[in-house]
Amino acid sequence: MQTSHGQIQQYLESILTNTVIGKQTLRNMAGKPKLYYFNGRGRMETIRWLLAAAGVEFEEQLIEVKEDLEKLRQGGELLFQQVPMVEMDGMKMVQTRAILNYIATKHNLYGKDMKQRVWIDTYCEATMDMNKSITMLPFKPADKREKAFADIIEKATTRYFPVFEKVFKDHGQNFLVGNQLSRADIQLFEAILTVEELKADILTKFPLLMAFKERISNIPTVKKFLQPGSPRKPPIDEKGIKKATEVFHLIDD
Ligand code: IBG
Repeated sequence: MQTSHGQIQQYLESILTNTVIGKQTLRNMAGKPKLYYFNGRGRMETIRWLLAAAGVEFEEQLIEVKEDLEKLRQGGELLFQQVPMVEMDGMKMVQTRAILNYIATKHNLYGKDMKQRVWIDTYCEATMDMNKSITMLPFKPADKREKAFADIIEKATTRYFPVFEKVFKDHGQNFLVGNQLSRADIQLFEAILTVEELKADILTKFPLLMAFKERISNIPTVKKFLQPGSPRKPPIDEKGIKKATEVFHLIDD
């Protein structure tokens, strides 16, 4: 006798309903991760990137207005009353770095030992420094924006990109650490694209980074995320800035 998919599902659900964890949680454990954030890059975009690179599809619950955030808080969903929050594997995770560490570990994007991991962390922190100043740029008061912009370009070309260029020159490999794809590659790739949005020819003096960008953009999961219609978010516009400022307290530091 053949058992249909529906019958199996019904049987499993009947077991799950009787567990202490509960039906909904177990469904989420097996289903797609759910991302809770506003409809922009902000602190969530690197999480989106990492999941996409790992080939993991996700759902998003968008926070559009202050009440959406309040609702999550009142429901006790946010450990520190903040987003990003990612619901996956039966957990409601907060704190961007913790979430990224989890995803990277789960999907084998975090090197093979402690020594590789410290380099991956080091490179990722640098990309996060770059990304943070770019993300905060539109939230700066107009009179400080020009200087902040110049500072980002200066740091990218004199502090960060020369280091990454040298890494590739010295080891001659295709990926930053351990000759295999890691979160550091994905996060550097994301940072390169973001800086290029500010200055399209920024990689001119960094031929190895240009080649790196080409290589990473050809990884099928990355390629897919780069295509129009993917959950990748565009740079924030005036409307987005207004919305984000209404919902979150964005300090200009
Ligand atoms: N350390 C936390 C993390 O890394 O996750 C910080 C999280 C955080 O600051 N979250 C903000 C928040 O929830 C939203 S991202 N604020 C409400 C509160 O009460 O603190 C804010 C942000 C945006 C765009 I929007 C760019 C950069 C940050």
